[in-house]
Amino acid sequence: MSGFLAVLVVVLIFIVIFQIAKASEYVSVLKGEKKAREQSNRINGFLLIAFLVLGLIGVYYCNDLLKGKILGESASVQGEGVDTLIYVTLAITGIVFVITQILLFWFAFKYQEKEGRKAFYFPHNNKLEVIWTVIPAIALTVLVAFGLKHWFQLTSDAPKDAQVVEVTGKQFNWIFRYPGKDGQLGRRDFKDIDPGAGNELGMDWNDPLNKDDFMPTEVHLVVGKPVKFIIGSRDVIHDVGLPHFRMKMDAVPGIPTTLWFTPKYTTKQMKEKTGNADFTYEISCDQMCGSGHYSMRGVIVVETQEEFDAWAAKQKSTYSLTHADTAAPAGAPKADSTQKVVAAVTK
Ligand SMILES: [Cu+2]
Repeated sequence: MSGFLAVLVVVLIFIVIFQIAKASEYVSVLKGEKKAREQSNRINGFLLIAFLVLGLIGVYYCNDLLKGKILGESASVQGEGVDTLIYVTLAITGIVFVITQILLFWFAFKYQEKEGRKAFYFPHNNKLEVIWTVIPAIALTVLVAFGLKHWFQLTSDAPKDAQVVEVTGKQFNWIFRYPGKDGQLGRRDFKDIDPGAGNELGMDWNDPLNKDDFMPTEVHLVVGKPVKFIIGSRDVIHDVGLPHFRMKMDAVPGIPTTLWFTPKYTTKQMKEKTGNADFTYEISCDQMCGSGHYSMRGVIVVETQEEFDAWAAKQKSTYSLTHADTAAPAGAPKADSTQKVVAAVTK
């Protein structure tokens, strides 16, 4: 029913426009071509000015309405610089936008056809060309330079005490891995990936560093402590999006990428700050990766060191879960252990 009404409205609007166009054609014939053109020029000039004023009010209103409401303050120390960069970029492009729009619409109004006025022939001016090339070039270079400074910082080596978390994207969820007590992630190879045996990442069980690595379903981070994400993908390109921390990095198969940042507030503090009892830090996938793309939501919990230690102590290593009942040497899982392994992993 609403579809039919929509079509009807479109048809009626089309008929109305058609009739107005026809009527104005008759009017121009009656008044004489020139007079009709002058009048329509005047009307168009005023409409352009009205569009300018209403448009600028609309731009201001939308900006004011959404100011600080979409994401709030950055929840990472490094994100503050990103926010500053965004505001500086918005200010510069905003000023240019307002000036150019005013000139565009005002000129269209002011220089409309008038009796005795002749168009001024102005084909080229070197000075003008240089000015409008050099000034934007300088402005953009400065913006890019500041952007690169942030980029180099977030992709540079993390501080030595940083918590390491490996984040691997796959269609369609994130797989997280922590290095365990030794602080080092074990070796892995895509050829060893065997989800049926609980080995989602292809961890090499012959590498002792893998023995204490654990794979939780949520990311836990310590407030005020730098964290380094080692990012990868098992299939197509995904993208780790961390809107609250103002971070984002592609997850590319075969090419590990990294980023590091320092969380500023615990999840609990953010609940109070935002007044939202259900607040959670999220990882989104920021790269269209297939039909289940929308469901690639990961949860991050930021907490105090004590809370983190208690949580980490409770995590069972992936090795112990996948080798629960095997006394056999690492790397030689029993053929009949698969069922139990799956049960243990999905518990
Ligand atoms: Cu995706």
